[in-house]
Amino acid sequence: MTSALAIHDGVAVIALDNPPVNGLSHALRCSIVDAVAEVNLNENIVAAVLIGAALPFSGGADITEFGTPKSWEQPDLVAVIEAVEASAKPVVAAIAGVALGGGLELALGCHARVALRNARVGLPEVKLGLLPGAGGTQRLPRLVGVETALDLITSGRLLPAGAAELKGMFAALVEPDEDLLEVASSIARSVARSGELPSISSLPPAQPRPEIFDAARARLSGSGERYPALPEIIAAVEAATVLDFAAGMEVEKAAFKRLIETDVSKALRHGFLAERRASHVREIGADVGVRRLDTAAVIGAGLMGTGIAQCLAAAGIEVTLLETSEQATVRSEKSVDDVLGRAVAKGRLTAKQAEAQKALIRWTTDYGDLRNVDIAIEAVFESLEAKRAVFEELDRNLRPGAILASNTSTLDLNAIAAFTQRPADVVGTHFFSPANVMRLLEVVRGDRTAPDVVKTAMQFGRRIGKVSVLSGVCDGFIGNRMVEEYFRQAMFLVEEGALPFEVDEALEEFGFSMGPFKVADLAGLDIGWSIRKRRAQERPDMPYSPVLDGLCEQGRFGQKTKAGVYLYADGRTAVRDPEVERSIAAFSQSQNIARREISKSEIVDRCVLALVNEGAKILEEGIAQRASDIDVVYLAGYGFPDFRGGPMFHADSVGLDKVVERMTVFERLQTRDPAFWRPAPLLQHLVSTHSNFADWTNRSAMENL
Ligand code: T1G
Repeated sequence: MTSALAIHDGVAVIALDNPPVNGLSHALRCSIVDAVAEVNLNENIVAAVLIGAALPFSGGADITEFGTPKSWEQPDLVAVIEAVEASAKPVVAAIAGVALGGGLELALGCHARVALRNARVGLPEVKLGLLPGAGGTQRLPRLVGVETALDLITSGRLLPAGAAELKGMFAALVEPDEDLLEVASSIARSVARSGELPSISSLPPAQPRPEIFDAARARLSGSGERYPALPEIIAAVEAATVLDFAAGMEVEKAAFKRLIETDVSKALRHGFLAERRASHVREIGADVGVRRLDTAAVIGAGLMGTGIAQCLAAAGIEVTLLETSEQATVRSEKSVDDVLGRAVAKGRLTAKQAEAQKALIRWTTDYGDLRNVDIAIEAVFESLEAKRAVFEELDRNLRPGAILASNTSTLDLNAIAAFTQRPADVVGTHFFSPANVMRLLEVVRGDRTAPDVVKTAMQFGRRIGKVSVLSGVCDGFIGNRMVEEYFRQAMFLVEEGALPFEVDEALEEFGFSMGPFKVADLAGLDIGWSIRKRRAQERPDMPYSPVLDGLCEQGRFGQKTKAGVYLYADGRTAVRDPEVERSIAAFSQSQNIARREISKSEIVDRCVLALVNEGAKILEEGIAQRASDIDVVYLAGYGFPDFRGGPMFHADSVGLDKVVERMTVFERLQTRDPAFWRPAPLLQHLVSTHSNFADWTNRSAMENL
């Protein structure tokens, strides 16, 4: 965990060595305490430097230990930092890469800190539903003041070491081409010579700033219920202004113990690890290589295609956007200029960065210009004939070994691959609109997609700042297939007795950023309408309620027509329309459906558990690798509340036996397609074996069903 002490001119180098990010595991914590003890026993050593054996300094406490005894086993991080601070010889932290959470707290326990100017530091525990639990809420305010400390700890954001707000944190800032260890060692020697051992914990309480705390409480009021760490953080940082260090540490410790047990923290920690787990393709190992991906093409320069091209350019990839007409390329270039112009105006990009991104994008109408690209992403109209034309051209023009990707959201990738002579090079890359904003990328593996193409596509997603989740081929892949059932339930509920605003309100209180009817109005009711008409032909076994079809027949398509389920006089704000609500009641009557009062809990359970039941089927069929991948799809792509961990994690939290009980009730209550509520075989299997989705990680479990 830490290499043996290397000693240079009396300075011991304690190298933190726990790949990939020097998570402060129990073993690493023990080795730091042992190393500091050795430093103090060895008379040839005058000081010590703590450094990451490889980048980064430390990503904080080892999240994989949370919930296990290792996490609490002594020495815990507080004890480690106390040992460092109590050392009779100075210990200097040398920070490269990142020092986050417990990693920064460890550095704050050192007698001095040195960092590369481009290193980043932060206390992101709040993103895990926690607060810094190793002195961060007490040391940081004493070092940089309450305002900066409160901002960093409540936001969880990272700052570059050279940030003005961190003045006083570092004894020296080192340029990337300088020797960090050398600078840190010389500072360690000078501290040793000074005979002083500066420690932050011996500083007086931070200066009280009641107005800062009042403003924070006002700004964050109301979010405390969903994110209980926020009020705890404010109270702990406030304690650092009125209590001595030891008493303040007790406040922090008690708050940490409360938070680590909360469902919110468990859900947020699940989401964090699930997102990283999703990047691993179970049966494709390290021996499988990845293909070059330096240049790309996007076919179709509409809203989606242009957004995808901007993602690539933002990641430094040269991209050629192909369209069928000059007018289309001109339109696309103008929209790129608009998006970049807005980003500069909002300060998200400098003018130079925007210019550099624009320079990476070219437009063409000639497939011959694409012959050397490494990947081509098709983003044309959702029709198999349109895709055929594109893939036949790509097959004719692209070099061997290039990857041919389709952004299709509903069509059969295997059918698309069959349009080419190279189906092994064909993969799905399903972006979500707006492509340059939404983080989710579904990577769709066709029956004949080569393993290295899958691996390359998964890493490609990460490279362009997306969260890649692997999906097999089915209608709607993971996300859209499940969301169909979510919307079906929303409409069933409306024909059975709920009003659209009641459904939206119930799901927004559950935590969705926007209820289903507001989403439908935003996306355009005509889109759902055409899907329903297609489904009626293709999937008569999957009936929808036509309760909203009347709106579409009147041309009420939502925000874009200023009227849909709601009215949008200003084009944006949804206002209930009594006319629509009257027409819904009339529809129910025409169907001889006796409308009934429907509770918020039934609304939420029917919509959310519909996701769970369909998700279980997707797992059974091997379309998704793991349940947590499905959670990642919903957290990153569908606005599922992060403090609930995703649909499958939520079902585990409720208890799968209770989930199945609710489904049995819904099968009795639902007027149309009640059979949907028969629990998926996997769900029944998990309940009968007293197991849950978190435990179910291996498809072989299905063979025993
Ligand atoms: N512990 C264990 N593993 C971690 C980890 C951590 N803290 N952080 C990352 N990993 C793993 C991750 O799962 C992945 O594994 C690999 O490292 C690369 O991660 C007491 C209680 C450090 C900026 O919240 O922000 O300290 O998939 O893909 O994009 O107050 O990871 O390779 O097997 O994200 O280069 C607070 C969380 C903990 C930091 C690197 N710390 N990590 O980003 O790589 S709580 C955090 C990050 C705490 C104390 C409290 C990022 C990163 P695998 P990655 P990256």
